[in-house]
Amino acid sequence: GIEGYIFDLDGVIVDTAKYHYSAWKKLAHRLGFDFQEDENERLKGVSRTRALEILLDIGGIKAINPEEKRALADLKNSWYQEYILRMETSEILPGVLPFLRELRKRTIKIALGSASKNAVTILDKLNLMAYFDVIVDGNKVTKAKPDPEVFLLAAKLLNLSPEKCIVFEDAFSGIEAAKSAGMYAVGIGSPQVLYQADLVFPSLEKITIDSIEKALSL
Ligand code: B16
Ligand code: MG
Repeated sequence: GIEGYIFDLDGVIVDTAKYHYSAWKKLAHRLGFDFQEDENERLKGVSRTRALEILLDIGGIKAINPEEKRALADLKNSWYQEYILRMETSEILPGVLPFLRELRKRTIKIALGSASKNAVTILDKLNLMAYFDVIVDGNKVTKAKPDPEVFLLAAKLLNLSPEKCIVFEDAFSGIEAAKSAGMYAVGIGSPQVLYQADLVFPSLEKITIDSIEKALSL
């Protein structure tokens, strides 16, 4: 069976994607263009720096030096942090707590595999730190999803080989990362977007360990 469960943060455990989007939209307006929700999918799961590059590309902004880029990323992050500091435990997505509790009860290992440098702040705010044996976030990796680094490091720190691990992800780039890490991948969201996943569910609601293993014929 599966011995390690690895969770993405934004979009799987909590809907911080809406806060990222609002902060990027504010930055786009500051730069003189609009940023529509349908283009937001491209920013999900990737690092802050990469997300900024994609946003600048959407706005058709080219001539910009590394210091200016850093300043813009910092500005976006300061707005984003205003949102997350106001977050409450009621914002934990449906099904997350029962599922984490079931894993804990069966002493299955749990890791976080997030691109976010704000992951620990968010888990703290939501009182979720105690559920995770291992936390791999944007401060611990150098290569952003779809590179498998974040999930491979999580497996290594859990002392498990990748084929014993399963990843829960809401982003296309994250599913790609999980598959190239040699892990099972469960998409949380739309099957049209997450077609590379082994299984796709709309949320973690009603998901159990048995239902996952059965669906994967394990
Ligand atoms: P930060 P995840 C990712 O988190 C987000 O999906 C992505 O939109 C964001 O750009 C990235 O974290 C970096 O976040 O600016 O907080 O370091 O989905 O991998 O948990
Ligand atoms: Mg995500």
